[in-house]
Amino acid sequence: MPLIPKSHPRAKSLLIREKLVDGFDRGLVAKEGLLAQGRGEAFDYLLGEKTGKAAKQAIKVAAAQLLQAQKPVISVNGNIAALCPKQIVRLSKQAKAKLEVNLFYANENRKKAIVKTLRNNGAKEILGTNSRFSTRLSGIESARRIVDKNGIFEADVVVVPLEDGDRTMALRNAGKVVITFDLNPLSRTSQTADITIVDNVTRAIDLLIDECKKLSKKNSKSLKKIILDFDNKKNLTENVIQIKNNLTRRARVA
Ligand code: PTJ
Repeated sequence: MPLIPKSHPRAKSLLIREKLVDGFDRGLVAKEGLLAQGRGEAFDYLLGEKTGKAAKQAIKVAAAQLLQAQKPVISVNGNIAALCPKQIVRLSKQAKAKLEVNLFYANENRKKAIVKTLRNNGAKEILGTNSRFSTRLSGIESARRIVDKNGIFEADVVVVPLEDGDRTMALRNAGKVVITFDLNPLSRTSQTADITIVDNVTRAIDLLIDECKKLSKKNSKSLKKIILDFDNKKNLTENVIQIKNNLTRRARVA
């Protein structure tokens, strides 16, 4: 008998949680990563646990931005490696983006476990692993400041999924375009990124891969227009309104 029966009304959410717990047991996820998932779950609940219109728009713009980039890099942390390793590798291939492991709670063993998982899921090159290529990103004091010279340091577009609040501004100050996945539209990262996908990364990542595939047929001019027409602040406001409307509806039926 499985511990989480398929018929359980919260099965989907509980199974995502199990991926994190399993990732923790396999040495991929920091203890704090389990708490981060809990915070995300709370916002997902308020958002209605589905990809809203605003998130779909942000996904399209993120795809356009990745395809327009010269040197895109996807930053991988413990939670991402546990939640969607296969998809993150697929996204890197589809968007021709490099993968770099970059941890907030720096830990060499965890880094090794993450690299192994990415390799098992088809990644060929993984940056952030060779101290010969390490350098510092200025304006940030956490371990995330250590980046790869050939990766985040020289990137023009950086994807930072499930991020704590201190790096996005440093990356932007270094002239990079920042894309994030964050269920909390109010977080510092959400508020400071150029493109915030307010959705559960486990849902949004496949949509982003599909969108990259779709938009790869478009020319540069059309991609630029998609990017220029986007306003992240407005998009975040729409996500907050989605939460407000969900709460209003629930308050009516309560
Ligand atoms: O592996 P490390 O050492 O790099 O650490 C990674 C974590 C995630 C622990 C670290 O970056 C951290 O502490 O992050 P925070 O400050 O908890 O922020 C994570 C953000 O991601 C929060 O705003 C959450 O709401 C959001 N979040 C959590 N789970 C998901 C999510 N967003 C999208 N999808 C999720 N599944």
